[in-house]
Amino acid sequence: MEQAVEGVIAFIGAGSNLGDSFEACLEAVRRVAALPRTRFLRRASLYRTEPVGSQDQGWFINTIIEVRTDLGPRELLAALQGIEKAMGRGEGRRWGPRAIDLDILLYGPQVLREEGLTIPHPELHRRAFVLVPLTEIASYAIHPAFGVSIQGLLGRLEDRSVVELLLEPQDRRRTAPGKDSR
Ligand code: A4P
Ligand code: MG
Repeated sequence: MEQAVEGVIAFIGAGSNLGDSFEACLEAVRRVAALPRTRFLRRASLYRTEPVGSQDQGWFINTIIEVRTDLGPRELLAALQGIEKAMGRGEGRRWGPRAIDLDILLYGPQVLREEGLTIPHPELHRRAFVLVPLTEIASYAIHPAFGVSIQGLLGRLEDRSVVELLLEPQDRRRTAPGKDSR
C-alpha cells in the first residue's frame, strides 16, 4: 500500500563519474524513491557534464530527484549517505571522482547552516550542472536564502561549463564504461 506522505518537497542532486555513471544515477533514483516516509515525484533528464572543481577527472552524469518526504533534513542526509555507501562510494578526495554523490539541494523553504549540513546546498547557485536540470523540473522554485527563482539564478549564472542533455536510452551506450567519456 502506498504510504501517505505529508512532508516537505526536497530536491536531491545525483552525480557520478566513475564506472557506469548512467546506470549509477538511475540506480540512485530507484533507491531514493524507495526510501521510507518518502514519495518519489519526478526526476530531471540525465545530463553529461563537464567536471567542475578538479579538471583532471572524467565527465559526470548528473540528474536531480524531486521527492516529498517526512524525513527530517538530518534523517534524509543519513539516508542518502547510506545509499552512497551501499553503492560503493569510497572516501575519495573532495570534488574528485565518485561512483555516486547525493546532495540535498533544497529542502522546502528551509535554510540551515549547521556543522555538516548546509541547505540550500552552498554551491547550488554557482553550478550549471545543478541549475540546468533543476530548471527543467522546477524553474519556479525559490531559493529560500536569496529569494530568487531557479530560473533567475540560471540567468545570473557565470559558470560556462558544458551541460549536455542526454537522450534516454540511446545515450546510455555512449556513456557506458570503456567508451570515450568525453
Ligand atoms: N554536507 C553539507 N551540506 C550538505 C548537503 N546539502 N547535502 C556535508 C549533502 N551533504 C552535505 O560531502 C562532504 C560533506 O558535506 C558531507 O559529509 C555532508 O555532511 P561529500 O559528499 O562526502 O564530499 P564531496 O561531495 O566530495 O564534497 P562536496 O563539498 O559535497 O562536493 P559537492 O558539492 O558534492 O561537489 N562536477 C560536475 N560536472 N558534476 C558533479 O556532480 N560534483 C562535485 C562534488 C564536484 N564537481 C562536479 C560534480
Ligand atoms: Mg556531496
